[in-house]
Amino acid sequence: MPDATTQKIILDCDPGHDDAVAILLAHGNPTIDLLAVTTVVGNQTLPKVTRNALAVARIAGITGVPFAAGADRPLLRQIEVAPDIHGESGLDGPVLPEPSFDLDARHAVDLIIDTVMAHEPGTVTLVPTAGLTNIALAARKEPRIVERVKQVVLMGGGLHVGNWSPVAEFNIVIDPEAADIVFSAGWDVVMVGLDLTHQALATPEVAARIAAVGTGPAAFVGELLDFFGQTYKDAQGFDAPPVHDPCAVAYVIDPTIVRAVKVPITIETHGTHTLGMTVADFRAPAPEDCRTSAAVELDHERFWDLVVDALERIGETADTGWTPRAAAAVIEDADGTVTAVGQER
Ligand SMILES: [Ca+2]
Repeated sequence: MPDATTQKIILDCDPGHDDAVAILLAHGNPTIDLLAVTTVVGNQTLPKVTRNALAVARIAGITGVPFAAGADRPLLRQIEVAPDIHGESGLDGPVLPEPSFDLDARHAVDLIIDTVMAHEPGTVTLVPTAGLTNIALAARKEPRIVERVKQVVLMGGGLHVGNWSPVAEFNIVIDPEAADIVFSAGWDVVMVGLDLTHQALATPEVAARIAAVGTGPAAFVGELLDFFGQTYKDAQGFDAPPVHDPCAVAYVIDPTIVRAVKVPITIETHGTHTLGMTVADFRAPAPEDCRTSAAVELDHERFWDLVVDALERIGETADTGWTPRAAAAVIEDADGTVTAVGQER
């Protein structure tokens, strides 16, 4: 049962390899009360990331948590997805099972609003690990959530570093107007950006620790990291992949693992070369009324301890519907393309 130290969160995501790990961490950590999972266009189209979220739920043995689909495009911009990093399915690598439960009938924005309004003020943390379209729409549709939410701990942005452009990170730049709404809304925002998440490398030692857990869900994470590691190597030259999204969950669990500093942050929404940049003002100490922080330092060892601990607690789950890739049947298309069953595109 959740106690006074439990952190209630809503995870808004676009699975996504690192989103999947974030879901597993949130589910497996005993201090997190996962109230809802919502999906938004991002790493792939909305139908794909939503299907992936439900597949992860089944593998993780999540039951009784509402999942809802949200925005299928950014507020103003055209859809931009990330197949170079996450594949055509958005979660390439493992063979994904069919969902074991249905989506909540509500739009993600309504599920977020209903959930926040149903809990005591100051008790629900929003954890967006994708573009901020759903969160911006929720703040606009029901402005009372802005005062009611405890804090927004988001994966996105960076201190003047980028991955989608020299200075812009994917989650921010795919919907900069939504990011602008979220960063300026007046609630506390903790930006867990690239400065932090590029410290969360899944090194061979980390992969070995995860493999040693020896369960289906841990093997699933191993397959995710294999694929993610290869795309990060090919696309961005990383020796080991940075596993971004669970860092935001880790901050909620224990802010001594993810250290953040207060700093005013605004979103560039017009720049020719700087669209989606998270502009942090370090010229002077942050003013008293500053509501934004940036994560700067990760305790790599304790972060991965949390992930491994969550996987150990999840253990073997009944009815994962998941098959190790090596044991999976494959479909061969007429053109010779080999696709694992469950991974049809
Ligand atoms: Ca994500």
